[in-house]
Amino acid sequence: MIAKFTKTVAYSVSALALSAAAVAAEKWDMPMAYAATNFHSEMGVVFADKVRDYTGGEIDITVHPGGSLFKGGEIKRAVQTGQAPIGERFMSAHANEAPLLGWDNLPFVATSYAENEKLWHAAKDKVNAQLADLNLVALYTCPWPGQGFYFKKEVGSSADTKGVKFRSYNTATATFAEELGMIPVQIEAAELSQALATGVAESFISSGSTGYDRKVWEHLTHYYKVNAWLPRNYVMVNKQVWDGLSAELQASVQKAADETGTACAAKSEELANWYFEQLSANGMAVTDASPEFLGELKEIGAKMTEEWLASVGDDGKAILDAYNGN
Ligand code: PCA
Repeated sequence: MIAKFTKTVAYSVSALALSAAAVAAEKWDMPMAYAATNFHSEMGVVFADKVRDYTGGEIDITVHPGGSLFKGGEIKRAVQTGQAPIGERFMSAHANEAPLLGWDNLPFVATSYAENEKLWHAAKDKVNAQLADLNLVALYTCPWPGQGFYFKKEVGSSADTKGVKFRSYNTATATFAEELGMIPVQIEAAELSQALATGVAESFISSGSTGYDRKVWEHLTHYYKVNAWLPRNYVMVNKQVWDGLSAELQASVQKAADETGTACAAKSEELANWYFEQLSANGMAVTDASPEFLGELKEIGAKMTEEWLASVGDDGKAILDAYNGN
């Protein structure tokens, strides 16, 4: 009796030891591009905590925000090549390589959170197929608040934007700037304060969020709430790494991702006006664009959407048709 009991215990202990070895945590470093205190980065930490929880500790993600592990512009390649298993970046920054990924950078097509969500649903399958071609799997995406223009002077129309040095964050914004007679230079959000301080840039388009993160009131004076589009960040995982996970682990990670994506979009919407209040409180004039300027922006925007459709082809048309309910 005693012998049998001992044997059972011994068996259980070794079974436990075995399963402990089998579940030795996979450690994943997750580079993120934006400020540690930005909601996208904070949500990255929420995601990492959920993944640890739902996988019973089998996947242990460490978040590296602010381009500290890989710079914003290097994160996609790092994940594609497996230098990092997972990472986060601005999706439309990759539109130069894969124009479809500029789906969320079409001026005045989807200008509210609800519309942006609807557009994402229209684009999602095609975006995921494109990402698979790039050896990536998107786990969740999260919108920035609406995009408007920062300047260091009052701007009433394109007559005031000629020759202004403009910080762009992707090819579409560089095109937009050129159409307004500005001189674009692509700069990471992480380097924005320095670019403004040194005069490399004196205007840009972004949300109130990045203006707040980068304390741009130290250099600039005006923000125009154009609300031209709500671009998305996405958390991507290397496809081989993803395919190598068991179905159970994939489901656990995806559950964490789905919950985080929903929470992140809600946080973005909740903060959108708060950011404007912070810009105002720090002395910036935060207003709507003049009807004349807005009219010009819409005209340029329509042209950019046409160009996007021409570069993407049928898939782009299918996305916009689905979005418009055609
Ligand atoms: N902030 C990021 C991307 C969009 C946004 O609102 C940036 O300016 O780089």
